[in-house]
Amino acid sequence: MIPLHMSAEVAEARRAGTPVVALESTIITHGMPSPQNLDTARKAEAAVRGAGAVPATIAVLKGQLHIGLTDKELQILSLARDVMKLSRADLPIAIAAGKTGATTVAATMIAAHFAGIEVFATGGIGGVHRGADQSFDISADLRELSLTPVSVVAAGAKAILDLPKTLEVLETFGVPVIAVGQDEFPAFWSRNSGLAAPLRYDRVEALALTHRMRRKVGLSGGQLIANPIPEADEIPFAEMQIAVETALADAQAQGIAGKAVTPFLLTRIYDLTAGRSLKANIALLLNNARLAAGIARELSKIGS
Ligand code: PSU
Ligand code: MN
Repeated sequence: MIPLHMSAEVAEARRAGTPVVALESTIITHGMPSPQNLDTARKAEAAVRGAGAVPATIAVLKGQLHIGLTDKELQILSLARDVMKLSRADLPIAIAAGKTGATTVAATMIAAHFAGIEVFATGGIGGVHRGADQSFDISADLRELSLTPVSVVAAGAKAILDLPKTLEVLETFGVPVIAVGQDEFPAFWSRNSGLAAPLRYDRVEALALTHRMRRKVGLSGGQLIANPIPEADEIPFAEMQIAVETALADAQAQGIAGKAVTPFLLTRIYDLTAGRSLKANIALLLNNARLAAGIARELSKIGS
């Protein structure tokens, strides 16, 4: 038996068939500084509730796979040191070894599916890193989207990545990339990336219907729902490029590699933008939480 620990609220929602939205925890432990990380995790849960669904923040605490955290557990995680960053490869290792770990997009999708949750809100997904032709650094998030039937609501992918190559890999893997309400693929802090999104939907009903249709057609994998940051909160693409270039140069100079790359770049960009990047990050996450709750509600209505 897997040491699965579902919060009472999530267990009840699953029993009753009420909408649930999964939330990841790497954003708390590796994606944001303290104390904004705890504050944001709480606000993301509140945003899901406010939009009519139950939030299920996912993490491994001392070897227990938690689907839904109490406020106390959120607090512990937000302050914990040496928390593992868990992707597909690491999830069973942390559970077997009794460790504490935060789940990335890939691991959160796996855990959500395991718990019967179909919709997941995050900030940005991992993707193909710049210089991947040399480093081969491609996030496991992309492959997970092709394997696990969870719709992931994200504000696109960060401009620290190679966005054209990220879209190409998603296409190769057969992952539908759907921009919401605009033709362009959004670039996290910015609504625009200069790249056309492969698909565009303007209605939440359509997002839920295609999610359901994938299963009916017998396809594995989920959808990437690319929800642009609200206009009032965005930082223009050209402006972010300066911070991104500097952060990337620093990472290279310091020989940062593997799992450490994304957290390093996020922290560096936070410093370089004097915290503006974080403010935008929080706004887009809450925006994604609301949309994800809407999709989860729609899926409950449609039924299985
Ligand atoms: N992108 C962000 N913020 C994040 C992450 C990505 O804008 O916090 C985290 C997510 O958990 C994502 C992970 O799944 O980083 C990707 O890491 P990697 O590139 O090592 O696969
Ligand atoms: Mn990587």
